[in-house]
Amino acid sequence: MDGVDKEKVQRIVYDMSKGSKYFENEERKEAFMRQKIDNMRAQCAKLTPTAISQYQKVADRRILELETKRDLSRIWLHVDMDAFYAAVETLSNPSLKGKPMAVGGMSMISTANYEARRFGVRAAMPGFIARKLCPELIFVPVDFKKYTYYSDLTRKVFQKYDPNFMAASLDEAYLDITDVCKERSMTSGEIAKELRTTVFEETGLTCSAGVGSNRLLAKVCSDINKPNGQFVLPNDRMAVMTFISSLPIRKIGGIGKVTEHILRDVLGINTCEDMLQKGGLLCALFSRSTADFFLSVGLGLGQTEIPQVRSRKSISNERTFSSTEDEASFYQKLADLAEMLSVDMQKEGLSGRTLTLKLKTTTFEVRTRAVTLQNYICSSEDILKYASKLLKAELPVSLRLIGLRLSQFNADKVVAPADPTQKTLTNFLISGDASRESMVDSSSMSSIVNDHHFMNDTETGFSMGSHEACSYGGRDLLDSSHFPDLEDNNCAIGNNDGEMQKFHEPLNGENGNKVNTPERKSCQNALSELKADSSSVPFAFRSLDEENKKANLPDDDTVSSSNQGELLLWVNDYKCSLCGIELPPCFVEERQEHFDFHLAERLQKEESRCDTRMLRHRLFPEDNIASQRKRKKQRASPKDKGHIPIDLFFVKSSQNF
Ligand code: DCP
Ligand code: MG
Repeated sequence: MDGVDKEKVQRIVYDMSKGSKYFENEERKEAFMRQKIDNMRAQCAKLTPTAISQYQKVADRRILELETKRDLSRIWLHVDMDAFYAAVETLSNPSLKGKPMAVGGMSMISTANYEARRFGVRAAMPGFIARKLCPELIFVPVDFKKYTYYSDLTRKVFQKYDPNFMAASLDEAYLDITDVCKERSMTSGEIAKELRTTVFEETGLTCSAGVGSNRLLAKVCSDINKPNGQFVLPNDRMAVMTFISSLPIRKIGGIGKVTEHILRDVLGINTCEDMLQKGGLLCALFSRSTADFFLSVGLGLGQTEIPQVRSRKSISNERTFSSTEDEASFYQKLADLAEMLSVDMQKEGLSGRTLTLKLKTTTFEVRTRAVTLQNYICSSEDILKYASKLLKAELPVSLRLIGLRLSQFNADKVVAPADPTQKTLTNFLISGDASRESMVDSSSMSSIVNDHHFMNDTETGFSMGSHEACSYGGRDLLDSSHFPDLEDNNCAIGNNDGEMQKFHEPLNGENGNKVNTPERKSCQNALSELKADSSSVPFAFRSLDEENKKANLPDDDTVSSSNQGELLLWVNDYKCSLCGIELPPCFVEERQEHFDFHLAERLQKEESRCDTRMLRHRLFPEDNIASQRKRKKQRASPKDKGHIPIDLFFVKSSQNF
């Protein structure tokens, strides 16, 4: 903010925070950033002039390709409420008007009104520092229900201008106003003004708006005349390029402190236009998608289409509060979050099967714990049930933030909980795809944020697809310290040698004994034995192909070798080695169910192999005789009665378990 004595603020922040956990965390972040910068410098130093000029050619080609995608046909409006929580609090307590105030407490504040900001007080700052900066600062506790209520009122207004508006957080939304401008023969500026006036009339709150040809630009524009102002960037290429030419890169959503430093200190990129000049370096040093994002920024390109609901990867919300160890308050917050998440999911007609709990401890350690369920869920009861289970495993703990995210949505927007005992495996196979998709997502996130995950320090976040300025929220594209869950995922899918070793370890039972799969015994016996072990960690599932082998039974020619010897282990005591879904150890029943599905899948495969064999025997009786002879010779145990039909398996499994 203009007029803030930045040096004084920095000094006070430093003096006040020195030695505190906040300070330690800030130092950790600084060290992380310095390391990233050093790494990037080292990589940069390795580039020869020839390589750079070749990369520049690549960049130039890419710039031309990206330019062809420029779409100036839509008019996007980004609306952002002013000092939202603080403004809502002032509305309910007018005596706060004109006085510096912050929402939050001594450990952390969520936002501050503009009077307080003049002293350097800002969101995500510990309250004790804010008080030092502004001794008269009034603190008001967070009242989330109030903000949701007012957010709903604003959304009712947005809906009148764009029924498909995209909410980016409680106080932020993107509206495609192309049609409303045409229908009412009004300019985008007039619509923006009218919308802001209506919001004020309906809520008593002010907001700021930005208009541009895409969402990235609209968001940047909404910040220009904040608070209670608006800025319109015409849908004209020249206007866009002029606007972007001097725009500091930090103004772009997704470019935070870390990315800014890397681009500025290592590559000398200060403005968005510099991205184009240094395109060669960007293409040389970053993944294609990240380089594309930077080049698009240089061209002032952004999303213009409404992302399909299906392309949304997750919906999440989180809440920051003063550090506490009070378990009852954790559960209360979890219940509120579950309720909000459920409302958001149902608004979108979605249900999801991976629930992630995010916790930030008093020492700023961020933990994420996820569970992938057999069923798709969206009700607050279900969300709360599983979230509580995840939380329980973390107790006791002292926390300052709790978040919940649902991802791996059902493909077709139908809330159809799978019946775990259903006979067809379609559901499971679909889910399997979904989990693979998620693994791909998370690995691709290392180069560019694709999944929305949790909005940083904001309450509610909606996923809006990749390269979406708004989807970054307050986060930094290259700052992977914001994505501990991403790092976890990478470990779990094998980027970490240790984990891969675990993956290939011989089958060990809980007590370290080898799990000796029985010689060819009836499937039911094998199942019981494996099941007995299924709650232990890690437990293993040896494929029936492998059992066949051990017992010297003939392999069917059609058996794919890749199926042989597959193990079901809980990698890192957490992820299924067969499909990657996440089930922490406390989810004993769900693990069992999951085990059943893999076993059922295997049995189903076996069944179909049997069918193929029988069909072949019917078509080629001579082969049949020959193979029978071969089989007789090879059969080790007379006990083998073939495979249990899939129906029988489920009857038996439901009887036994
Ligand atoms: N918020 C939070 N923690 C943060 C940032 C924001 O809890 N680190 C909450 C409080 C804010 C609300 O989200 O009121 C909206 O965030 P904005 O970034 O839009 O900030 P404000 O609306 O408060 O201020 P403004 O938009 O006027 O800059
Ligand atoms: Mg705001």
